[in-house]
Amino acid sequence: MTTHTNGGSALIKALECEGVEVIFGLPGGAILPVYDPIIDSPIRHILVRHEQGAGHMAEGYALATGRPGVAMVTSGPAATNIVTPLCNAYMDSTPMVVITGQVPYPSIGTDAFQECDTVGITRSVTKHNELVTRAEDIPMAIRQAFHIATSGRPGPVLVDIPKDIVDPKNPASAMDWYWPTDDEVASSLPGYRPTTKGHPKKIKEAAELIMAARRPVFYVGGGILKARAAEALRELAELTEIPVVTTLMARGAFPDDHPLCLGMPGMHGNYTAVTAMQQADLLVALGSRFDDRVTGKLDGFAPTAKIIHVDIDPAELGKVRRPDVPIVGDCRLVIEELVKALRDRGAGSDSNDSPDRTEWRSSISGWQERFPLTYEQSEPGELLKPQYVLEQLRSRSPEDTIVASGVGQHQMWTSQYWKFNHPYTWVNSGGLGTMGFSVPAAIGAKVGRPDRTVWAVDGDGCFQMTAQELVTAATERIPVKVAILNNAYLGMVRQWQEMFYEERYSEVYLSPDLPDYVKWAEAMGCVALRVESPEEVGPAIDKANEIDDRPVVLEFRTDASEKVFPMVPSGMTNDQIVVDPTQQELPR
Ligand SMILES: Cc1ncc(C[n+]2csc(CCOP(=O)(O)OP(=O)(O)O)c2C)c(N)n1
Ligand SMILES: [Mg+2]
Repeated sequence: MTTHTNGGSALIKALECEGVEVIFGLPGGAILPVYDPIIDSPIRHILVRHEQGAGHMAEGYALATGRPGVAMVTSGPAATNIVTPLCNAYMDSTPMVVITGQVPYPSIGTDAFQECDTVGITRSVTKHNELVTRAEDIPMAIRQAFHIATSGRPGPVLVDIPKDIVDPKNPASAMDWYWPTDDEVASSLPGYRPTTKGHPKKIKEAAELIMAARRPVFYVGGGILKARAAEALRELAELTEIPVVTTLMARGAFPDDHPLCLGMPGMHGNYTAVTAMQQADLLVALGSRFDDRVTGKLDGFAPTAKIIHVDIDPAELGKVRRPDVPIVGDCRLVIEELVKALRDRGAGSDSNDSPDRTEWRSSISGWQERFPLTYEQSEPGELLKPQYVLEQLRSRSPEDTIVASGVGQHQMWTSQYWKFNHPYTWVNSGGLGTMGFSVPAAIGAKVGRPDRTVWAVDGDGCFQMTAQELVTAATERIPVKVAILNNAYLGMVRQWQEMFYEERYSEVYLSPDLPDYVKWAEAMGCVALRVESPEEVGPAIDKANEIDDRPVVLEFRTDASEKVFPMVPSGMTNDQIVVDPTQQELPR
């Protein structure tokens, strides 16, 4: 039996059929007809205060749950407001579906009110985008969008919908409902068949290189989380007893408290993770992409290492560093095959002829002992140390707390000082480095995981970019918690000016008390506290953790002169890593 319907109702029904539980969005002229059926839909809609917020909320939701986030906005300025989240999701391979309204199809190209070429503008920041031209194509467009966003290398997909084909008052919106089958979706995308199973011959070669290595390291990136491969990785690491580094995107993919975990490599990675990669004779890159923030100066990166590179996106293999063994495939499936191949070669038993790795292990533990992350406590009367605030936040919050962050020094300290022991607890803007990400992303994460405590650690600069979404959180009763590390500066930029521009500070000072963060947060419906001395830190965090009926903002007054160490200065090799001033005389 055919059901007669219209494009607007079909769009909402298609989202229901995809299992969507929540849409983050804000209506307007072109998308109006799609907002009407939302009233009768079981899907929750969260009304944001700025479309950038909707996009980052959808990303936070996706990062915390593994399910695609959905945002819906109108045409023109709303579509351009969501370009940053699209780009952010594209860089971090986050599954997201964005629906934008468009002017009626016959008006396209006339400079109609709130018209912009959304598909053109977003082409390079989406995995796929499409302007739908006929109402009857809507269900297939939505199915394709979810399929493409979530399969292979995940990413954002945008579906642009002209108003006439969703407006029941317009004959162009009339259609009969149908729901395409999986096969119909697959055959509608003939060029799209992500390879998931690694090539057996390459897996064999990888196993042989791993068995023969003296100084191997697993270089684990965000792809492990996308592939839901954290358990498989743990089995692989424990079987081979090879140490693991987790990049900024992979924090939580392997537990920080595991003896094989070396923590984060890269520009602000710890000494041991950076140096172990640098001196390795084999790097097994699993869902990582040799980002410049990890490699430092490329021609000095890991000079003696052979490379095994596993990635579901063939375009990553050889993009930056030529692999000795390239493997295209889903990280979980490849790791499972690799584990079998390694067992066949005697890994994990005494009957194998792997070289002795005692010396490698002792080099690593020597670096860990000499060069731990370190900072000096503040003297009484001085401003707080951000690292201390983070240690307190971590130890006083539930073990499986989800933490989001903005971009800057506070982000690096959060990645360094938080102990990530669970996958999907780190919600962060890695590739794009988007200031303003944390508040909306934390809200999205909390919507997806209402059972978890969700903290956003934000900078004062970042907070000023998207704080208005706390109005959304208060209205919708989404009890996120925000810790602002208020150093009165665009701190990360200040750090570069201090170190590389002879302390010539240009346009980085923000003021500690303008705005008044406590008043501002209260005006947005939050509970807010200012914290100035070390004794207040713990009790304030405890109080915030007890509140679960509204958002909370804690403003920590932190020391602006504190810098993030270690640091591999831009353009330097990882051998030139600058450690904390108190460690600079130690033998390397
Ligand atoms: C949207 C955007 N604009 C500019 C930058 C460049 N930038 C990177 S970190 C930073 C400073 C961030 O300041 P704040 O939020 O106070 O964090 P802090 O470094 O002080 O912890 C800036 C301006 C960026 N990453 N994103
Ligand atoms: Mg700051």
